[in-house]
Amino acid sequence: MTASLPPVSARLSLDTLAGLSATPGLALPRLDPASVSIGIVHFGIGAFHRAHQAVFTEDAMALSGESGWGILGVTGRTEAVAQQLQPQDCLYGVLEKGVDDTQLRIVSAVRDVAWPGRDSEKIIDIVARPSTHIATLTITEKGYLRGPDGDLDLALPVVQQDLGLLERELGGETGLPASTSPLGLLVRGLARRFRQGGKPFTVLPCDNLVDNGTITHRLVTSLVAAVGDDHSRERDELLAWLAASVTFPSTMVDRIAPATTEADRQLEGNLLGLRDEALVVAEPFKQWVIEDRFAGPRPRWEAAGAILTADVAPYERAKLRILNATHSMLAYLGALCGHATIAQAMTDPVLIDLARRIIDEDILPTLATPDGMDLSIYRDSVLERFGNPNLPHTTRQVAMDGSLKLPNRILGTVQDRLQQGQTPAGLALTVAAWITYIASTIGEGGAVLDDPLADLLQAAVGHASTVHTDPNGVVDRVLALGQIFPPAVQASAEFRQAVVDELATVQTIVRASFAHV
Ligand code: CS2
Repeated sequence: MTASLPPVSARLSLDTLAGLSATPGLALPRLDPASVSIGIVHFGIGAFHRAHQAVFTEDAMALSGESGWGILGVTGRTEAVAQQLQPQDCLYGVLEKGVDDTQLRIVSAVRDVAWPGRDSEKIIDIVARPSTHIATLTITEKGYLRGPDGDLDLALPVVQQDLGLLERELGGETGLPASTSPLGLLVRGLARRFRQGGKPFTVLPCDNLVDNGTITHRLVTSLVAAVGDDHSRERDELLAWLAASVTFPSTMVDRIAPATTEADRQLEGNLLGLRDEALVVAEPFKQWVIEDRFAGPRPRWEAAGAILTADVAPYERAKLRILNATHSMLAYLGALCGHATIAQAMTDPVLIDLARRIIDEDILPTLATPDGMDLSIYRDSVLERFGNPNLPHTTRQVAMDGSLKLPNRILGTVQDRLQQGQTPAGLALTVAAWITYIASTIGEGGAVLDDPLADLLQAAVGHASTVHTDPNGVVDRVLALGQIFPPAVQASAEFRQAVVDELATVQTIVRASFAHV
């Protein structure tokens, strides 16, 4: 049907935007981009930020009439996103794919984009500017560079390199090379802000980590505290300013935003008549809960539907433990059963039943009910969202970085259940599915294991067949990884045995699923 349409070649931009009009299914920017100035620096401008915080920020500006909250988006290691956004004057579409309906909106809250490899001075300067008030972060679990004790891993070469650059920044040098990590760059920005007057500032992490604000505070402080005694005065003054004038609220973020495909770009091209290389795809649902602890001004995000609260923890625990935990389970077991997407996994009654049971039996007993939320309704809505057939979120995408995701989504719950005197069988099964998934990536023909600890994990599992031949040995070696499993989980003979037993359950489920085909 769409094949007969001519290919779209003109790019979305401020010029081409002027020729567009809103139609049913297409919403134009809610702001005049020319009137918006930068008030936020965002580190990690991937699909999730563009589909989530940028949309809340655009709505907040539109509804409050404030125009000072435009975003400078800082890319990750590569320039790719800058190359997508720059020619488009940073405009992009969000294709919201519901079960029955697809809507496209063009977002204009991102007003500039910078690539650290070229623009690090500019980024640092903009963090330091008095008119900038907030840095938001979506740098993924691995961007936080935490060591086995959860604090900044000072042994990492990137951290050492960024520490050296921070010391030179504190010595007053400018025009230095780029910091390698987003944290390194942020801290240099904070150091310059302090030197240039020290207006209060807020750092707002938006990644799926338990207590993300507290963690980010600790990491930033640790990097500064590691500065050598040659700069002891600057170091100590900066530490004092951080303690007095910079806050790190915790947040819970939620919106499923799978990787954009060329088919999505073509669908958008047909709706818009323009080519948009920066398109992002998302479900209609979005939620943002923010600890209301800002050092300075902030956008009126509540006008856009965000919840500002004194305590994010109950929302964040519920989301990580219900949504992200079962997402990971469905990714590992789903992939093993041959499902390419989460939505396909959610057509399998065995997997649906399992997800439900894990939530009811292992997870809900560990949760406090957040204000205004009914957790069983939340559970049902999460499972319904996973089943959205128009959202091809691949099991492979959700499966990546398991060594960093499982501690945040699963192992805290395991620990709580063990403390309650219960062995969480469904979560043991999730760990067993993860181990089996790792095994499936070993040897010829195996998929790539996308995880910073891939070598360690594959070595712990050994050989693809050891899961069958030596389940006890495999479980012992995996549970021994202290950078993943907390001591209380490692010490539980019951949990260890449950993982061994559930390796067999995983085999049974996988075999039965292929027997059906
Ligand atoms: C997913 C999350 O990729 C993953 O690990 O579980 O990105 C998930 O889609 C979001 O947290 C939903 O808010």
